[in-house]
Amino acid sequence: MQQPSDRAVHAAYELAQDRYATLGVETEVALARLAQVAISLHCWQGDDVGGFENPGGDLSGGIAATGNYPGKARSAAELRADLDVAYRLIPGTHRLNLHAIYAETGGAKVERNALGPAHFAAWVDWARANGHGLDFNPTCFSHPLAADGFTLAHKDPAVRQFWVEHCIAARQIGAHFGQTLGTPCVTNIWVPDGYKDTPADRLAPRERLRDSLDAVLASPIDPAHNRDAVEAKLFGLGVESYTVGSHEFYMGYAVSRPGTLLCLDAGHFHPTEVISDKISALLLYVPELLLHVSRGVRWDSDHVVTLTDELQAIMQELVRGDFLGRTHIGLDFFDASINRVAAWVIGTRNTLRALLMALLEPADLLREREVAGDYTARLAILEELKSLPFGAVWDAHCLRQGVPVGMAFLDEIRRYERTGTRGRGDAGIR
Ligand code: RNT
Ligand code: ZN
Repeated sequence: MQQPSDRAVHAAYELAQDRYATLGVETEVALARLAQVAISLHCWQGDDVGGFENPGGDLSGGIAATGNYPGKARSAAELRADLDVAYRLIPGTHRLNLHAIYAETGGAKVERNALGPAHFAAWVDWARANGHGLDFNPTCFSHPLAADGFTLAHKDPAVRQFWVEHCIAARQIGAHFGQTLGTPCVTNIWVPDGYKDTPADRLAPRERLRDSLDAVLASPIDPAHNRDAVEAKLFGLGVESYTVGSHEFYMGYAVSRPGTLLCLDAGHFHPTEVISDKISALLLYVPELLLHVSRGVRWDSDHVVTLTDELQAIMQELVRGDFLGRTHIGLDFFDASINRVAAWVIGTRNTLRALLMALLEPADLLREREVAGDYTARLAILEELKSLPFGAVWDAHCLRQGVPVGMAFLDEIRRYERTGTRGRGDAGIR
């Protein structure tokens, strides 16, 4: 698809700049801020949350990637090559969020509680060479010891101990990432533990999860290297009736364990419940948040991020509350029915676009009208903003950052389908 000429992008930007200036908004300030924000792309979109520990193994834990689009990455090297393409199509410099199942063990069987930094050496080399910070997650699913649906809250102390050791190993790997790359790693713990049907005892598993987490987090790590986050969830597939790590569980946990970050996944709440309204409340009580920017659709929590009202509301909260410095923005979706690199690019570009829209608000004016009790003007301005030319500012950002403007990014993805991912043992190109 044809990319607009540089001249057209510049001309549209200048008109947009004037238009925003009428509301007192400086587009250059917004773009300078936008360029500083690093989004953590989730590695698991590239291979349907498979990992390379057990090729062809089943995904468990109440999550599912559906679809059979060809070209799935089959090795860490292929996944890195796919990520390189995605990062080239996204303006800015961004992070990568790894899961423990993406370890490279050279074909050796390494138990998850025995993983160490050495198993991620190639990831670290690649991250350093490309300016990506790294984030990390223990993988408490897709494993024989998670097969009955419990990990850190398991009733068998030996099973619990295995997962405690895995999570401790994950924190140490995270600390190594942070120390080596000079940017703190956020290590996020999510466990799928729960019951399909109504439990007789909702308390005991929660006591066990609390105690396991305390064991995991017992030794402090320099926050310059690693920060720990915990992620709640309402329910999963086959875990519909009871999730041990509910929102209340983890909110209480993070607040009562100083320094622990809370992870809010946008798809982990009731269908009409939104995380945008939780951000300002939680940041009164926890030092930092991790976001899993995602999109829930009915029972699925992980659709590709689109430019929804809620995505805009999340970014508005981060900007209006001056929370960007206390929020780690990560992505979490997986779709195997479309090109996987395109999924990353579309979801990340949308996240950045929503952030730009938030940065283009006349924040002082809105606040001033609100304090004055002039809710009429507040509403009028918020509605007017929806049709201001933010797209022209976004196009200029893409041009300046050296990434495709508009739909031209899809041409790059098609080219990569023809040259890069062809012949990965599946049906070929669609
Ligand atoms: C699952 C959680 C969790 C996972 C990843 C793979 O519902 O959102 O964050 O998606 O850890
Ligand atoms: Zn998540």
